[in-house]
Amino acid sequence: MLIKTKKSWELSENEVTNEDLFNKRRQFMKMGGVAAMSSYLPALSWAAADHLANQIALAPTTRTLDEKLNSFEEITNYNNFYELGTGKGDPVKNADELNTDDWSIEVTGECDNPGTYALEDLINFNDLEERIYRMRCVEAWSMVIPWTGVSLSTILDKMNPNSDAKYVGFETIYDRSNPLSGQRSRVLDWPYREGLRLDEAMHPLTMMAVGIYGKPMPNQNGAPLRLVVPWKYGFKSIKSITKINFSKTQPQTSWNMAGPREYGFFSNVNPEVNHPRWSQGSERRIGELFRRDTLMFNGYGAEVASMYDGMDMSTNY
Ligand SMILES: Nc1nc2c(c(=O)[nH]1)N[C@H]1C(S)=C(S)[C@@H](COP(=O)(O)O)O[C@H]1N2
Ligand SMILES: [Mo]
Repeated sequence: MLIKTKKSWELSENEVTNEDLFNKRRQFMKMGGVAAMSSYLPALSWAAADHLANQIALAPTTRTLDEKLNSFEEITNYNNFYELGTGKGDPVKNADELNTDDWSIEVTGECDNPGTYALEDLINFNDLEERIYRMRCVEAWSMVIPWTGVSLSTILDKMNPNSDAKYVGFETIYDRSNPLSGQRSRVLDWPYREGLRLDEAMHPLTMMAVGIYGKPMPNQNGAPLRLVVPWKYGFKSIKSITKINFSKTQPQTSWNMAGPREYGFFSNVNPEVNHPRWSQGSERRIGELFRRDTLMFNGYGAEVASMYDGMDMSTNY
Protein backbone atom coordinates (compact mmCIF):
# COMPACT_ATOMS: atom_id res chain seq x y z
CA MET A 1 0.00 0.00 0.00
CA LEU A 2 1.19 3.46 -0.85
CA ILE A 3 0.80 5.97 1.93
CA LYS A 4 1.51 9.55 1.01
CA THR A 5 2.60 11.51 4.04
CA LYS A 6 1.43 15.09 3.73
CA LYS A 7 3.66 17.95 4.77
CA SER A 8 2.23 20.34 7.35
CA TRP A 9 1.61 23.03 4.72
CA GLU A 10 -0.46 20.63 2.61
CA LEU A 11 -2.90 20.16 5.45
CA SER A 12 -5.88 22.41 5.78
CA GLU A 13 -6.21 24.32 9.04
CA ASN A 14 -8.36 21.74 10.87
CA GLU A 15 -6.18 18.84 9.73
CA VAL A 16 -3.03 19.98 11.48
CA THR A 17 -2.38 17.12 13.85
CA ASN A 18 0.25 15.30 15.81
CA GLU A 19 1.13 13.41 12.65
CA ASP A 20 2.53 16.67 11.38
CA LEU A 21 4.62 17.10 14.52
CA PHE A 22 5.82 13.55 14.31
CA ASN A 23 7.02 14.04 10.73
CA LYS A 24 8.81 17.23 11.58
CA ARG A 25 10.54 15.60 14.49
CA ARG A 26 11.59 12.69 12.30
CA GLN A 27 12.98 15.06 9.68
CA PHE A 28 14.89 16.91 12.40
CA MET A 29 16.38 13.71 13.81
CA LYS A 30 17.47 12.64 10.30
CA MET A 31 19.55 15.80 10.10
CA GLY A 32 21.53 14.71 13.14
CA GLY A 33 19.25 16.27 15.72
CA VAL A 34 20.55 18.63 18.30
CA ALA A 35 24.23 18.46 17.35
CA ALA A 36 23.48 19.55 13.80
CA MET A 37 21.10 22.28 14.79
CA SER A 38 22.93 23.89 17.67
CA SER A 39 25.73 25.04 15.39
CA TYR A 40 23.22 27.49 13.94
CA LEU A 41 22.68 29.01 17.33
CA PRO A 42 25.81 30.31 19.02
CA ALA A 43 23.61 33.12 20.40
CA LEU A 44 22.63 30.89 23.26
CA SER A 45 24.22 28.55 25.75
CA TRP A 46 24.40 24.99 24.40
CA ALA A 47 21.45 23.94 26.53
CA ALA A 48 19.30 26.90 25.50
CA ALA A 49 20.23 26.50 21.81
CA ASP A 50 19.40 22.82 22.05
CA HIS A 51 16.04 23.61 23.61
CA LEU A 52 15.26 26.30 21.02
CA ALA A 53 16.23 24.09 18.04
CA ASN A 54 14.05 21.30 19.41
CA GLN A 55 11.11 23.60 20.04
CA ILE A 56 11.41 25.10 16.54
CA ALA A 57 11.36 21.60 15.03
CA LEU A 58 8.34 20.64 17.10
CA ALA A 59 6.32 23.87 16.90
CA PRO A 60 2.72 23.16 15.87
CA THR A 61 1.48 24.63 12.60
CA THR A 62 -1.29 27.02 13.55
CA ARG A 63 -1.83 28.73 10.23
CA THR A 64 -1.73 27.27 6.74
CA LEU A 65 -2.34 28.77 3.31
CA ASP A 66 -3.72 27.23 0.11
CA GLU A 67 -0.77 28.43 -1.95
CA LYS A 68 2.41 26.61 -2.85
CA LEU A 69 5.24 27.29 -0.45
CA ASN A 70 8.51 28.66 -1.72
CA SER A 71 11.36 26.23 -1.20
CA PHE A 72 13.91 26.57 1.61
CA GLU A 73 16.43 27.14 -1.19
CA GLU A 74 14.50 30.10 -2.60
CA ILE A 75 13.77 31.63 0.80
CA THR A 76 17.41 31.51 1.90
CA ASN A 77 19.19 32.43 -1.36
CA TYR A 78 17.15 35.39 -2.61
CA ASN A 79 17.15 38.02 0.13
CA ASN A 80 17.06 41.67 0.96
CA PHE A 81 19.43 42.37 3.86
CA TYR A 82 21.45 45.45 2.91
CA GLU A 83 23.77 45.05 5.91
CA LEU A 84 25.11 42.00 4.03
CA GLY A 85 25.08 43.60 0.56
CA THR A 86 22.49 44.98 -1.85
CA GLY A 87 22.44 42.05 -4.32
CA LYS A 88 19.80 39.37 -3.79
CA GLY A 89 22.57 36.74 -3.55
CA ASP A 90 24.84 38.79 -1.27
CA PRO A 91 23.21 38.01 2.11
CA VAL A 92 23.70 34.24 1.78
CA LYS A 93 27.29 34.76 0.57
CA ASN A 94 28.13 37.11 3.46
CA ALA A 95 26.01 35.35 6.09
CA ASP A 96 29.05 34.42 8.21
CA GLU A 97 29.78 38.09 8.90
CA LEU A 98 26.78 38.23 11.19
CA ASN A 99 27.94 37.07 14.61
CA THR A 100 24.99 36.11 16.76
CA ASP A 101 27.12 35.20 19.83
CA ASP A 102 25.74 36.58 23.10
CA TRP A 103 22.85 38.30 21.39
CA SER A 104 20.89 40.65 23.58
CA ILE A 105 17.99 43.00 23.01
CA GLU A 106 17.84 46.41 24.67
CA VAL A 107 14.35 47.54 25.60
CA THR A 108 13.82 51.25 26.30
CA GLY A 109 11.15 53.94 26.45
CA GLU A 110 7.57 54.05 27.65
CA CYS A 111 7.24 50.76 29.54
CA ASP A 112 7.51 49.40 33.08
CA ASN A 113 10.22 46.83 32.35
CA PRO A 114 13.03 48.35 30.28
CA GLY A 115 16.37 46.55 30.29
CA THR A 116 18.65 44.22 28.41
CA TYR A 117 17.09 40.88 27.58
CA ALA A 118 18.53 37.60 26.33
CA LEU A 119 16.62 35.77 23.61
CA GLU A 120 15.31 33.17 26.06
CA ASP A 121 13.99 35.91 28.36
CA LEU A 122 12.10 37.58 25.53
CA ILE A 123 10.62 34.52 23.82
CA ASN A 124 8.99 31.59 25.54
CA PHE A 125 10.43 28.68 23.54
CA ASN A 126 7.55 26.45 24.60
CA ASP A 127 5.04 28.74 22.88
CA LEU A 128 6.52 28.67 19.36
CA GLU A 129 4.12 28.21 16.44
CA GLU A 130 4.64 27.72 12.74
CA ARG A 131 2.61 30.06 10.53
CA ILE A 132 2.55 30.20 6.75
CA TYR A 133 2.35 33.76 5.45
CA ARG A 134 2.67 35.55 2.13
CA MET A 135 5.55 38.02 1.96
CA ARG A 136 5.27 40.89 -0.53
CA CYS A 137 8.34 43.03 -1.15
CA VAL A 138 7.78 46.64 -2.19
CA GLU A 139 9.89 45.77 -5.26
CA ALA A 140 6.90 43.68 -6.50
CA TRP A 141 8.14 40.14 -5.88
CA SER A 142 6.66 37.78 -3.31
CA MET A 143 7.09 34.44 -1.56
CA VAL A 144 5.14 32.12 0.72
CA ILE A 145 7.17 31.31 3.83
CA PRO A 146 6.62 28.97 6.81
CA TRP A 147 7.86 31.01 9.76
CA THR A 148 8.32 29.77 13.32
CA GLY A 149 7.98 32.23 16.17
CA VAL A 150 5.57 33.88 18.57
CA SER A 151 3.09 36.72 18.39
CA LEU A 152 5.02 39.92 18.99
CA SER A 153 2.37 40.83 21.59
CA THR A 154 3.62 38.04 23.90
CA ILE A 155 7.01 39.78 23.96
CA LEU A 156 5.70 43.33 24.32
CA ASP A 157 3.31 42.29 27.11
CA LYS A 158 6.34 41.34 29.23
CA MET A 159 7.55 44.95 28.96
CA ASN A 160 4.22 46.31 30.13
CA PRO A 161 4.04 49.38 27.87
CA ASN A 162 2.54 52.40 29.68
CA SER A 163 -0.25 54.70 28.49
CA ASP A 164 2.25 56.96 26.67
CA ALA A 165 3.42 54.07 24.47
CA LYS A 166 1.75 54.75 21.12
CA TYR A 167 4.46 53.31 18.84
CA VAL A 168 7.16 50.64 18.94
CA GLY A 169 10.50 51.19 17.19
CA PHE A 170 13.05 48.50 16.29
CA GLU A 171 16.72 48.61 15.30
CA THR A 172 19.00 46.10 13.61
CA ILE A 173 22.49 45.29 14.88
CA TYR A 174 25.01 48.07 14.17
CA ASP A 175 28.50 48.28 15.62
CA ARG A 176 30.00 51.54 14.34
CA SER A 177 33.55 50.33 15.10
CA ASN A 178 33.03 46.98 13.38
CA PRO A 179 30.25 47.36 10.80
CA LEU A 180 28.94 44.57 8.60
CA SER A 181 30.36 45.00 5.10
CA GLY A 182 27.11 46.42 3.71
CA GLN A 183 27.10 49.04 6.47
CA ARG A 184 30.29 50.55 5.03
CA SER A 185 28.17 51.81 2.15
CA ARG A 186 25.90 54.81 2.73
CA VAL A 187 22.99 53.15 0.92
CA LEU A 188 20.94 53.64 4.13
CA ASP A 189 21.43 55.70 7.28
CA TRP A 190 22.45 52.88 9.69
CA PRO A 191 21.23 51.31 11.83
CA TYR A 192 18.24 49.95 9.89
CA ARG A 193 15.18 51.21 11.75
CA GLU A 194 11.54 50.22 11.59
CA GLY A 195 8.41 50.86 13.61
CA LEU A 196 4.75 50.08 14.09
CA ARG A 197 1.84 51.75 15.80
CA LEU A 198 1.21 49.93 19.09
CA ASP A 199 -2.08 48.39 17.88
CA GLU A 200 -0.31 47.04 14.78
CA ALA A 201 2.49 45.64 16.92
CA MET A 202 -0.05 43.96 19.22
CA HIS A 203 -2.11 42.53 16.35
CA PRO A 204 -2.22 38.71 16.51
CA LEU A 205 -0.83 38.38 12.96
CA THR A 206 2.35 40.28 13.86
CA MET A 207 5.09 37.81 14.60
CA MET A 208 8.61 37.69 15.98
CA ALA A 209 10.19 34.84 14.04
CA VAL A 210 13.14 32.67 15.08
CA GLY A 211 12.90 29.97 12.43
CA ILE A 212 11.95 28.98 8.88
CA TYR A 213 10.82 25.50 7.74
CA GLY A 214 11.23 24.15 11.24
CA LYS A 215 14.89 25.18 11.34
CA PRO A 216 16.59 27.99 13.28
CA MET A 217 16.58 31.31 11.40
CA PRO A 218 19.42 31.46 8.87
CA ASN A 219 21.62 34.57 9.22
CA GLN A 220 20.60 35.89 5.78
CA ASN A 221 16.96 35.86 6.88
CA GLY A 222 17.66 37.87 10.03
CA ALA A 223 18.96 35.59 12.79
CA PRO A 224 18.42 35.26 15.63
CA LEU A 225 15.10 37.13 15.64
CA ARG A 226 13.22 39.23 13.07
CA LEU A 227 9.83 40.80 12.69
CA VAL A 228 7.18 39.48 10.29
CA VAL A 229 4.26 41.79 9.45
CA PRO A 230 2.49 40.02 6.58
CA TRP A 231 0.04 42.77 5.49
CA LYS A 232 2.84 45.34 5.03
CA TYR A 233 5.61 45.58 2.46
CA GLY A 234 8.58 43.39 3.35
CA PHE A 235 10.85 46.23 4.41
CA LYS A 236 8.78 46.65 7.60
CA SER A 237 9.86 43.14 8.66
CA ILE A 238 13.17 44.20 10.21
CA LYS A 239 15.89 41.59 10.69
CA SER A 240 18.43 40.79 13.43
CA ILE A 241 16.85 43.05 16.04
CA THR A 242 18.95 44.45 18.90
CA LYS A 243 16.74 47.31 20.14
CA ILE A 244 13.07 47.83 20.93
CA ASN A 245 11.79 51.27 22.01
CA PHE A 246 8.29 52.33 23.10
CA SER A 247 7.51 55.94 22.18
CA LYS A 248 4.82 58.57 22.28
CA THR A 249 5.63 59.80 18.78
CA GLN A 250 6.05 58.01 15.46
CA PRO A 251 9.60 56.64 15.17
CA GLN A 252 11.84 57.34 12.18
CA THR A 253 12.09 54.42 9.78
CA SER A 254 14.95 53.71 7.38
CA TRP A 255 13.18 53.55 4.04
CA ASN A 256 10.91 56.47 4.88
CA MET A 257 14.02 58.53 5.78
CA ALA A 258 15.77 57.45 2.57
CA GLY A 259 12.82 58.16 0.26
CA PRO A 260 9.84 59.83 1.94
CA ARG A 261 7.96 60.19 -1.34
CA GLU A 262 8.41 56.50 -2.15
CA TYR A 263 8.14 54.74 1.22
CA GLY A 264 5.65 55.62 3.93
CA PHE A 265 5.49 54.75 7.60
CA PHE A 266 2.42 52.51 7.29
CA SER A 267 3.39 50.79 4.03
CA ASN A 268 0.35 48.55 3.96
CA VAL A 269 0.33 46.45 0.79
CA ASN A 270 -2.04 48.29 -1.55
CA PRO A 271 -2.38 47.39 -5.24
CA GLU A 272 -4.15 50.71 -5.88
CA VAL A 273 -1.30 52.95 -4.81
CA ASN A 274 1.62 52.61 -7.17
CA HIS A 275 5.22 53.21 -6.27
CA PRO A 276 6.27 56.42 -8.07
CA ARG A 277 8.53 54.29 -10.28
CA TRP A 278 6.50 51.08 -10.79
CA SER A 279 3.06 49.50 -10.47
CA GLN A 280 2.03 47.77 -7.25
CA GLY A 281 -0.96 46.15 -8.98
CA SER A 282 0.76 42.83 -9.58
CA GLU A 283 3.73 40.84 -8.36
CA ARG A 284 6.16 38.13 -9.39
CA ARG A 285 5.86 35.14 -7.06
CA ILE A 286 9.38 33.73 -6.95
CA GLY A 287 9.33 30.43 -8.86
CA GLU A 288 6.24 31.23 -10.94
CA LEU A 289 6.09 32.16 -14.62
CA PHE A 290 3.10 34.51 -14.69
CA ARG A 291 2.52 37.55 -12.52
CA ARG A 292 -0.19 37.46 -9.87
CA ASP A 293 -2.51 40.26 -8.87
CA THR A 294 -1.43 41.88 -5.64
CA LEU A 295 -4.09 41.64 -2.91
CA MET A 296 -5.18 44.54 -0.71
CA PHE A 297 -3.38 44.20 2.62
CA ASN A 298 -1.60 41.27 0.95
CA GLY A 299 -4.76 39.20 1.46
CA TYR A 300 -5.06 39.90 5.21
CA GLY A 301 -7.70 42.67 4.97
CA ALA A 302 -10.42 40.75 6.82
CA GLU A 303 -8.09 40.64 9.81
CA VAL A 304 -6.39 44.03 9.71
CA ALA A 305 -8.45 46.56 7.67
CA SER A 306 -10.43 47.79 10.69
CA MET A 307 -7.23 49.21 12.22
CA TYR A 308 -7.21 51.76 9.40
CA ASP A 309 -10.89 52.80 9.45
CA GLY A 310 -11.11 56.44 8.45
CA MET A 311 -7.54 56.60 7.20
CA ASP A 312 -7.05 57.77 3.61
CA MET A 313 -5.10 54.80 2.27
CA SER A 314 -4.32 56.59 -1.00
CA THR A 315 -2.07 59.13 0.74
CA ASN A 316 -1.23 57.45 4.03
CA TYR A 317 0.89 54.82 2.44
N1 LIG B 1 17.89 44.90 8.87
C1 LIG B 1 17.28 44.73 7.70
N2 LIG B 1 16.05 44.19 7.69
C2 LIG B 1 15.40 44.00 6.50
C3 LIG B 1 15.99 44.40 5.28
C4 LIG B 1 17.31 44.97 5.33
O1 LIG B 1 17.92 45.34 4.31
N3 LIG B 1 17.91 45.10 6.55
N4 LIG B 1 15.31 44.25 4.10
C5 LIG B 1 13.84 44.19 4.20
C6 LIG B 1 13.19 43.86 2.94
S1 LIG B 1 13.18 45.05 1.73
C7 LIG B 1 12.55 42.66 2.76
S2 LIG B 1 11.65 42.36 1.34
C8 LIG B 1 12.65 41.57 3.76
C9 LIG B 1 13.20 40.33 3.10
O2 LIG B 1 13.19 39.24 3.98
P1 LIG B 1 13.80 37.84 3.52
O3 LIG B 1 15.14 38.10 2.92
O4 LIG B 1 13.84 37.00 4.73
O5 LIG B 1 12.83 37.30 2.48
O6 LIG B 1 13.48 41.92 4.84
C10 LIG B 1 13.38 43.25 5.31
N5 LIG B 1 14.16 43.42 6.52
MO1 LIG C 1 11.56 44.47 0.32
